[in-house]
Amino acid sequence: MLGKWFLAEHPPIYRKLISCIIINHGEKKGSEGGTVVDKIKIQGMSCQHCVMSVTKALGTIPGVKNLKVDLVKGEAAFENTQNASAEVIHKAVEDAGYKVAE
Ligand SMILES: [Cu+2]
Repeated sequence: MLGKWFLAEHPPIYRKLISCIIINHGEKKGSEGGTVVDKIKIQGMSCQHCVMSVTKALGTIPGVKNLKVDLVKGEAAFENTQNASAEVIHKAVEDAGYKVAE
């Protein structure tokens, strides 16, 4: 992974880019149809109601498709067809009352 120097030397736009890369790092499907599957770790989900809340929150982001929230793994996987930024995704999860694990 990129070292600390990279974060220190580069303006925020690059940092944003980096966090997107980190989010995508977990699982990346081939670019057939240009679709990338994002997988994020979500902390704080404890029941099906939490899954519903997270599903609803992420579902409001434009371009998020085939969303699957896994309670046991504490993960959400979805196609990010409009390249929503990591910031937007984190905010949606946090607004719903949960946290994206770094
Ligand atoms: Cu719950």
